[in-house]
Amino acid sequence: MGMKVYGTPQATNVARVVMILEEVGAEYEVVLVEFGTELKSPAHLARNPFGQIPAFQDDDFMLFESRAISRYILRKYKSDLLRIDDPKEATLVNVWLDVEYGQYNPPAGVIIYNALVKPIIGQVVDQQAIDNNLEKLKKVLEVYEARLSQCKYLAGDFISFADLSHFPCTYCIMLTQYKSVFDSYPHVKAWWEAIMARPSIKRMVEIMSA
Ligand code: GS8
Repeated sequence: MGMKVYGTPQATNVARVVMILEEVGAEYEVVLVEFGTELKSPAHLARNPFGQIPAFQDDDFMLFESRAISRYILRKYKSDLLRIDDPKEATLVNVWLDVEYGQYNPPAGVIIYNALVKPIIGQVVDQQAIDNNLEKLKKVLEVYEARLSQCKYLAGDFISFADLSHFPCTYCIMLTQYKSVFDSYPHVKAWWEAIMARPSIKRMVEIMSA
Protein backbone atom coordinates (compact mmCIF):
# COMPACT_ATOMS: atom_id res chain seq x y z
CA MET A 1 0.00 0.00 0.00
CA GLY A 2 1.36 3.44 -0.97
CA MET A 3 1.53 6.51 1.20
CA LYS A 4 -1.67 8.47 1.81
CA VAL A 5 -2.16 12.14 2.66
CA TYR A 6 -5.53 13.07 4.11
CA GLY A 7 -6.73 16.59 3.37
CA THR A 8 -6.99 18.99 0.48
CA PRO A 9 -3.78 20.15 -1.24
CA GLN A 10 -5.07 23.74 -1.32
CA ALA A 11 -4.61 23.89 2.47
CA THR A 12 -1.12 25.14 3.25
CA ASN A 13 -0.12 22.44 5.74
CA VAL A 14 -1.34 19.69 3.42
CA ALA A 15 0.50 21.34 0.52
CA ARG A 16 3.75 21.11 2.52
CA VAL A 17 3.48 17.29 2.67
CA VAL A 18 2.38 16.91 -0.97
CA MET A 19 5.30 19.16 -1.99
CA ILE A 20 7.76 16.84 -0.22
CA LEU A 21 6.19 13.74 -1.78
CA GLU A 22 6.60 15.41 -5.19
CA GLU A 23 10.15 16.39 -4.27
CA VAL A 24 11.26 12.81 -3.53
CA GLY A 25 9.22 11.32 -6.39
CA ALA A 26 7.16 9.05 -4.13
CA GLU A 27 4.01 7.24 -5.13
CA TYR A 28 1.17 8.63 -3.06
CA GLU A 29 -2.53 9.18 -2.93
CA VAL A 30 -4.41 12.24 -1.66
CA VAL A 31 -7.52 11.15 0.25
CA LEU A 32 -9.77 14.18 0.09
CA VAL A 33 -10.84 15.42 3.52
CA GLU A 34 -12.54 18.80 3.26
CA PHE A 35 -12.86 21.57 5.83
CA GLY A 36 -15.98 21.37 7.99
CA THR A 37 -17.65 18.67 10.01
CA GLU A 38 -15.64 15.85 8.39
CA LEU A 39 -12.53 17.10 10.22
CA LYS A 40 -14.16 16.46 13.59
CA SER A 41 -15.63 13.05 12.65
CA PRO A 42 -14.48 10.01 14.68
CA ALA A 43 -12.82 8.58 11.55
CA HIS A 44 -10.70 11.69 11.06
CA LEU A 45 -10.03 12.26 14.78
CA ALA A 46 -8.51 8.76 14.80
CA ARG A 47 -6.03 10.01 12.17
CA ASN A 48 -5.39 13.44 13.72
CA PRO A 49 -6.60 13.92 17.31
CA PHE A 50 -6.71 17.70 16.79
CA GLY A 51 -9.24 17.28 14.00
CA GLN A 52 -7.00 19.04 11.51
CA ILE A 53 -5.42 18.31 8.15
CA PRO A 54 -3.06 16.86 7.11
CA ALA A 55 -3.01 13.33 8.41
CA PHE A 56 -0.67 10.78 6.85
CA GLN A 57 -0.42 7.02 6.51
CA ASP A 58 2.43 4.80 5.39
CA ASP A 59 1.12 1.23 5.74
CA ASP A 60 0.28 0.96 9.44
CA PHE A 61 2.33 4.04 10.42
CA MET A 62 0.02 7.01 11.05
CA LEU A 63 1.24 10.59 11.53
CA PHE A 64 0.01 14.15 11.86
CA GLU A 65 1.92 17.52 11.91
CA SER A 66 3.04 18.52 8.43
CA ARG A 67 6.68 19.29 9.22
CA ALA A 68 7.19 16.01 11.10
CA ILE A 69 5.51 14.09 8.26
CA SER A 70 7.76 15.87 5.75
CA ARG A 71 10.89 15.01 7.74
CA TYR A 72 9.79 11.37 7.88
CA ILE A 73 9.39 11.23 4.10
CA LEU A 74 12.72 12.99 3.52
CA ARG A 75 14.50 10.54 5.83
CA LYS A 76 12.78 7.54 4.29
CA TYR A 77 13.91 8.67 0.82
CA LYS A 78 17.38 9.68 2.06
CA SER A 79 16.91 13.20 0.68
CA ASP A 80 19.70 15.71 1.09
CA LEU A 81 17.16 18.44 1.96
CA LEU A 82 17.74 17.74 5.70
CA ARG A 83 21.58 17.64 5.42
CA ILE A 84 21.61 14.79 7.93
CA ASP A 85 25.25 13.89 7.20
CA ASP A 86 26.52 17.17 8.63
CA PRO A 87 25.49 17.96 12.23
CA LYS A 88 25.97 21.72 11.85
CA GLU A 89 24.15 22.00 8.54
CA ALA A 90 21.37 19.72 9.81
CA THR A 91 20.96 21.92 12.88
CA LEU A 92 20.85 25.09 10.79
CA VAL A 93 18.08 23.49 8.73
CA ASN A 94 16.20 22.91 12.01
CA VAL A 95 16.83 26.48 13.19
CA TRP A 96 15.25 27.94 10.05
CA LEU A 97 12.42 25.43 10.11
CA ASP A 98 11.65 26.56 13.65
CA VAL A 99 11.80 30.17 12.45
CA GLU A 100 9.36 29.33 9.66
CA TYR A 101 6.99 27.68 12.15
CA GLY A 102 7.32 30.19 14.98
CA GLN A 103 7.97 33.56 13.30
CA TYR A 104 6.91 33.44 9.64
CA ASN A 105 3.90 31.14 9.65
CA PRO A 106 1.80 32.92 12.35
CA PRO A 107 1.55 36.38 10.69
CA ALA A 108 1.43 34.83 7.20
CA GLY A 109 -1.44 32.56 8.33
CA VAL A 110 -3.55 35.49 9.60
CA ILE A 111 -3.01 37.43 6.36
CA ILE A 112 -3.92 34.40 4.22
CA TYR A 113 -7.00 33.55 6.28
CA ASN A 114 -8.33 37.09 6.06
CA ALA A 115 -7.31 38.07 2.54
CA LEU A 116 -7.80 34.73 0.75
CA VAL A 117 -10.01 32.35 2.74
CA LYS A 118 -12.62 34.64 4.33
CA PRO A 119 -13.84 36.15 1.03
CA ILE A 120 -14.36 32.58 -0.29
CA ILE A 121 -16.28 31.35 2.76
CA GLY A 122 -18.26 34.58 3.04
CA GLN A 123 -16.84 35.89 6.31
CA VAL A 124 -16.06 39.51 7.14
CA VAL A 125 -12.42 40.41 6.51
CA ASP A 126 -10.60 41.84 9.56
CA GLN A 127 -8.48 44.57 7.95
CA GLN A 128 -6.94 45.52 11.30
CA ALA A 129 -5.67 41.95 11.72
CA ILE A 130 -4.21 42.06 8.19
CA ASP A 131 -2.45 45.38 8.86
CA ASN A 132 -1.05 44.27 12.24
CA ASN A 133 0.25 41.03 10.80
CA LEU A 134 1.75 42.73 7.74
CA GLU A 135 3.83 44.76 10.20
CA LYS A 136 4.88 41.57 12.02
CA LEU A 137 5.72 39.89 8.71
CA LYS A 138 7.85 42.87 7.63
CA LYS A 139 9.96 42.52 10.80
CA VAL A 140 10.51 38.84 9.99
CA LEU A 141 11.36 39.69 6.36
CA GLU A 142 13.98 42.19 7.56
CA VAL A 143 15.74 39.33 9.35
CA TYR A 144 15.43 37.14 6.23
CA GLU A 145 16.81 39.92 4.02
CA ALA A 146 19.90 40.22 6.25
CA ARG A 147 20.37 36.44 6.34
CA LEU A 148 19.89 36.00 2.60
CA SER A 149 22.41 38.73 1.83
CA GLN A 150 24.98 36.49 3.62
CA CYS A 151 24.03 33.16 2.04
CA LYS A 152 21.90 32.06 -0.88
CA TYR A 153 19.45 30.01 1.20
CA LEU A 154 18.31 30.21 4.81
CA ALA A 155 20.45 27.41 6.28
CA GLY A 156 23.50 28.17 4.08
CA ASP A 157 24.51 28.07 0.44
CA PHE A 158 22.37 24.98 -0.18
CA ILE A 159 18.63 24.63 -0.63
CA SER A 160 16.96 22.70 2.18
CA PHE A 161 13.58 21.75 3.60
CA ALA A 162 13.78 25.00 5.61
CA ASP A 163 13.44 26.98 2.37
CA LEU A 164 10.81 24.77 0.76
CA SER A 165 8.69 24.77 3.93
CA HIS A 166 8.02 28.46 3.22
CA PHE A 167 6.44 27.65 -0.13
CA PRO A 168 2.79 27.02 0.83
CA CYS A 169 2.19 30.22 2.84
CA THR A 170 4.33 32.43 0.60
CA TYR A 171 2.56 31.12 -2.51
CA CYS A 172 -0.81 32.00 -0.94
CA ILE A 173 0.33 35.52 0.02
CA MET A 174 1.53 35.99 -3.57
CA LEU A 175 -2.08 35.35 -4.66
CA THR A 176 -3.23 38.41 -2.68
CA GLN A 177 -2.80 42.16 -3.11
CA TYR A 178 -0.28 42.01 -0.24
CA LYS A 179 2.37 40.30 -2.40
CA SER A 180 3.94 43.77 -2.81
CA VAL A 181 5.19 43.50 0.78
CA PHE A 182 8.08 41.43 -0.65
CA ASP A 183 9.16 44.19 -3.04
CA SER A 184 11.29 45.93 -0.40
CA TYR A 185 13.45 42.85 0.15
CA PRO A 186 15.51 42.06 -3.00
CA HIS A 187 17.40 39.10 -1.51
CA VAL A 188 14.14 37.58 -0.28
CA LYS A 189 12.64 38.02 -3.76
CA ALA A 190 15.64 36.30 -5.41
CA TRP A 191 15.35 33.47 -2.88
CA TRP A 192 11.63 33.10 -3.64
CA GLU A 193 12.32 32.98 -7.38
CA ALA A 194 14.91 30.21 -6.82
CA ILE A 195 12.30 28.21 -4.87
CA MET A 196 9.68 28.76 -7.58
CA ALA A 197 12.10 27.51 -10.28
CA ARG A 198 12.30 24.04 -8.71
CA PRO A 199 10.45 21.32 -10.73
CA SER A 200 8.60 19.94 -7.68
CA ILE A 201 7.38 23.46 -6.88
CA LYS A 202 6.16 23.98 -10.45
CA ARG A 203 4.15 20.77 -10.07
CA MET A 204 2.79 22.06 -6.74
CA VAL A 205 1.56 25.27 -8.36
CA GLU A 206 -0.41 23.09 -10.82
CA ILE A 207 -1.73 20.87 -8.01
CA MET A 208 -2.79 23.82 -5.85
CA SER A 209 -4.52 25.65 -8.69
CA ALA A 210 -6.39 22.52 -9.89
C1 GS8 B 1 -1.36 22.59 11.72
C2 GS8 B 1 -2.49 21.93 10.93
C3 GS8 B 1 -3.57 22.94 10.56
O1 GS8 B 1 -3.65 24.05 11.12
C4 GS8 B 1 0.49 21.05 10.86
O2 GS8 B 1 0.07 20.02 10.32
O3 GS8 B 1 1.50 21.64 10.46
N1 GS8 B 1 0.72 22.33 12.91
C5 GS8 B 1 -0.25 21.61 12.08
N2 GS8 B 1 -4.40 22.56 9.56
C6 GS8 B 1 -5.47 23.42 9.13
C7 GS8 B 1 -5.55 23.41 7.61
S1 GS8 B 1 -4.06 23.93 6.80
O4 GS8 B 1 -3.87 25.41 7.29
C8 GS8 B 1 -6.80 22.87 9.63
O5 GS8 B 1 -6.98 21.67 9.66
N3 GS8 B 1 -7.70 23.76 10.02
C9 GS8 B 1 -9.02 23.42 10.43
C10 GS8 B 1 -9.21 23.44 11.92
O6 GS8 B 1 -8.27 23.77 12.66
O7 GS8 B 1 -10.34 23.12 12.33
